[in-house]
Amino acid sequence: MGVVNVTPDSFSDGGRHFEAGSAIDRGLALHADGADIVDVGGESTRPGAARIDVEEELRRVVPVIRELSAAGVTVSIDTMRSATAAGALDAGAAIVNDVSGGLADPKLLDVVADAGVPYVAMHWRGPSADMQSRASYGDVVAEVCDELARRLTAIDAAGIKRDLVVLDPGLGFAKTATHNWELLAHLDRLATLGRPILVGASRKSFLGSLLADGDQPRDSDHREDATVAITALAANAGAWAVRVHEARPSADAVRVVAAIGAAR
Ligand code: PMM
Repeated sequence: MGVVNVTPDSFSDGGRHFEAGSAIDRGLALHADGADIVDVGGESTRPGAARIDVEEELRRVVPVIRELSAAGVTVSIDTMRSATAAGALDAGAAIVNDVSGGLADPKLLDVVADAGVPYVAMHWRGPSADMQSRASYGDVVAEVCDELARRLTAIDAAGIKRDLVVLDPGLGFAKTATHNWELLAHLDRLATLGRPILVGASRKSFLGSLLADGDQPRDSDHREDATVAITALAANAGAWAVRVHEARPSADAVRVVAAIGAAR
C-alpha cells in the first residue's frame, strides 16, 4: 500500500503532494513501482495535528481518487469520517482505511457496510491532538488485541462482513517506540484475531529515534532502509500489507520473502 497524503502538514510527505496534479502523479508512480493499493488521505494524523473540516477533506481527496481509479489504480481512502468515506467511494475508492477503527465517527461503519467494500480498522485510542497521553499499557500486545477484538464486535454489529476486515496495530498512535517494537515483535499474536494484518511503520518517528545520531533523531527522508527492513520482517511474519511512502523497495522486499517462502 503506497501513501499519498494530500495535506500541507503530514510528518514525512506533508506539502509535497498538496496540489491534486502532483498527488495524482505520485499515486501513479507508486502504482508503477509495485503498490497494489494507493492510500489517499486529506487529513494529517501526525501527533498533535488539528482537525480540518469535511468539505476541505473532500476537496483535497476527491479529484485525486477520481483520476487514480479511472487510471485503474486500486485506491483506499484514509479517513475517519463517514461523509468523506462516502464521497471517496462515489469517486471510485475501493477500500476504506480508518485509523480510528470506527470510533471517531460510528456512522462510517454503516457507510462501509452499505458499500460492501473492504475495511481497514486500526487500533486507536483518541484524536491525534493528544493521543500520546493515552500511550499507557500494562501488556501492550494483549491490550491492543483486546481493543481490536472489541472493534470487531462493533464492525460485525454494523453489518460489515468479517472477511472484508483488515486489522492494523496502529504504530505510533497512542504508542511509544517501545510499544511499537513490542507490537512488531508479536504480529503473530495480532494474527490470532483471525484477520489479515496491515503494518504502517514507514518513516515513523520511532525509526528516527532508533537511528539517531547522539540525541539527534534521523530525519524522515533517511528512514527508508529501516522501513524496508520492517517490510521484510512483517512479510515474513505473514502480514497482509505494509503501508509505505516508497513502493519499489518494499515491493522488492516482499518478493524476496515470497521467493524464500516458496523455496521453504
Ligand atoms: N499511519 C498514518 C496514517 N494512516 N493508516 C493505517 N491503516 N495505518 C497506519 O499506521 C497509518 C495510517 C500516519 O502516517 P503518515 O502521516 O505517514 O500517513
